[in-house]
Amino acid sequence: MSAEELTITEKSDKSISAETDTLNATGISCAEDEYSVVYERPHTLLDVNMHYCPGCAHSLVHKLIMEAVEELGIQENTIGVAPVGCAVFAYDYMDVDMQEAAHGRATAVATGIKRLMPDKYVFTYQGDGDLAAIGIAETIHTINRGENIMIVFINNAVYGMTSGQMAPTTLVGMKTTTSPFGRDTSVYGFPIKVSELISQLPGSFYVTRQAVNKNTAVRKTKKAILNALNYQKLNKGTCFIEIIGNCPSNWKMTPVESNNFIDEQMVKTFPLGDVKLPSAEDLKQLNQTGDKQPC
Ligand SMILES: Cc1ncc(C[n+]2csc(CCOP(=O)(O)OP(=O)(O)O)c2C)c(N)n1
Ligand code: SF4
Ligand SMILES: [Mg+2]
Repeated sequence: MSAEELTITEKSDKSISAETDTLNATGISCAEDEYSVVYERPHTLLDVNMHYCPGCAHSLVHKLIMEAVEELGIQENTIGVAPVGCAVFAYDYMDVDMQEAAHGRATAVATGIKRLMPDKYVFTYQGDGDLAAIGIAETIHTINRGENIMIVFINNAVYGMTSGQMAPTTLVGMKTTTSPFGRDTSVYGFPIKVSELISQLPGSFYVTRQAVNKNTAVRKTKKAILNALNYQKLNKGTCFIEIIGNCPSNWKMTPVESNNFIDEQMVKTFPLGDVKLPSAEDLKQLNQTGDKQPC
């Protein structure tokens, strides 16, 4: 029996052996009906150690996507496309069919997968270097074609994996390894607001910008992911979820400082909230499918 099972005994009507009325980690006896499971890892997330730095948003967002997959009961019908960047090993953590794509090409790969298997739920998971720099052309064309996929875009304002170079989303004045005196717009241009940009394309169906730096933000992000996966049933276009992530290592901050930095600085350039929503008519159609509708 694992430590988790020792400390939390599931309250259910199925019979539990007397062994579960046992000692918890503090040595206190816990009767089985005194405890109920209030939190557990989704079974769609593999029980392995992740390589991410402590406090990094990537691990949390992986969990939210896998929770949504589990709740919607679509594990066998979901295919993810992993990026190049810190999330390159996403396929080692998410227990769904996964395909690795070359840097920036995830939406092109996802296009092929979805067109061949239109009944599958297909998503990409990409950083800002991947999606907004080398992959900006693929991103725009995929969305312009209205490919029926979910794109999860982690905007942490730097190239995390390669040691913190400036990304298209780096804030004005922000110091990175390739802008050591701060991003100077006369040399490097302005941060690209990808959500606002692609919301202009008729092929985008649902566009939202969220964060995971505090509890309320995490809940909204989860809801956005559930929405986007559900909307694939409508075949109306691309769902795009930008998530303001952190990179404590390259921002040279503690995890707490980096989460505060999002509220204090990142949201000034990248305001949180929905950028483009489905129409009431579209949502009505979704309800008519009779499936669970999370929004
Ligand atoms: C074709 C190609 N060009 C460049 C690289 C080097 N490279 C690897 S990851 C990366 C940037 C990743 O940054 P981002 O997409 O923002 O992901 P993060 O690590 O921040 O999550 C780059 C430039 C590569 N692997 N392949
Ligand atoms: S380098 Fe940054 S983005 Fe990459 S795992 Fe570490 S904190 Fe996360
Ligand atoms: Mg990045």
